[in-house]
Amino acid sequence: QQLAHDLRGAAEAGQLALHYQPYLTPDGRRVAGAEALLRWQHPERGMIPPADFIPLAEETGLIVDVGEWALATACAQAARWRAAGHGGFTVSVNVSLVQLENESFAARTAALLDAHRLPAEALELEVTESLALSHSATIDRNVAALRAQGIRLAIDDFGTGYASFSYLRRFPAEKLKIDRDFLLHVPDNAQAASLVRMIVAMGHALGAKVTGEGVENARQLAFLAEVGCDFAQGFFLSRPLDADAMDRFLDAPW
Ligand code: G
Ligand code: G
Ligand code: MN
Ligand code: NA
Repeated sequence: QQLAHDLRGAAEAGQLALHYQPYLTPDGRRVAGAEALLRWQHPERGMIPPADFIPLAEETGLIVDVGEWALATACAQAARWRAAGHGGFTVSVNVSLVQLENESFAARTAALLDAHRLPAEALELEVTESLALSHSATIDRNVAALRAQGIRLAIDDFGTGYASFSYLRRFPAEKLKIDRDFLLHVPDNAQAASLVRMIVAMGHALGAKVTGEGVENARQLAFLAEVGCDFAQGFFLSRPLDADAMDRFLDAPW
């Protein structure tokens, strides 16, 4: 309860920040984009990881304001990177289903892009597979409106949730992000390797790009390249970076 109270004023108090974890083509040659990840510097408790406050933010509805702050901050940063000559670079923002339950979400997101003169492809929204379970007309309208505006959606933590094949047909996301649980055992475990291979093939068959998450060593990265995965993300390529460190990464990538 105290934490919820503190979170209410965190954005105005300047305690929230976004860090950015780059994702690259698996040959390491091109930085295709970066995932924005929230950080909360609490005045007494220190750094609180999102896993410890996002669920609270969702329960209390505070995620609407916190998420709006994250989207606005990510768009402002994306505009700076474009102005600095890093075109063709996407900023990916995690979005909670609670945010998508808000009737004006798609319109407000489009307004943010407009305000920062960003093309739709400068932004990508990451949603989890739990979207598959939602039967909300509001969410469906938001997803349709986002798609109509050309704003791309990625399914996060793919493979751990409930995305059925029929769901993938009804909700054709532009990207699948293979959960790091699968990458953990690649390439030595034959089952895990087969599953990653299959998810890449399935994503491509659906016209989606595929990202392998949680790449922690060279062998996992080589495997993703071998199976034709489009992007790789993980500590081996880069940890999440603050905006200044991300600037330096873009100037002198991996
Ligand atoms: O950075 P870290 O691994 O601790 O992130 C943990 C989880 O918090 C991830 O699943 C991520 O999707 C989620 N998360 C991080 N930033 C945001 C955000 O801005 N909005 C939402 N809804 N979730 C976020
Ligand atoms: O659920 P989501 O994919 O949004 O979570 C992203 C989180 O995963 C970030 O908090 C980030 O710190 C974490 N992460 C990113 N790369 C790696 C990695 O290579 N290994 C591990 N263990 N965690 C990672
Ligand atoms: Mn994510
Ligand atoms: Na993920």
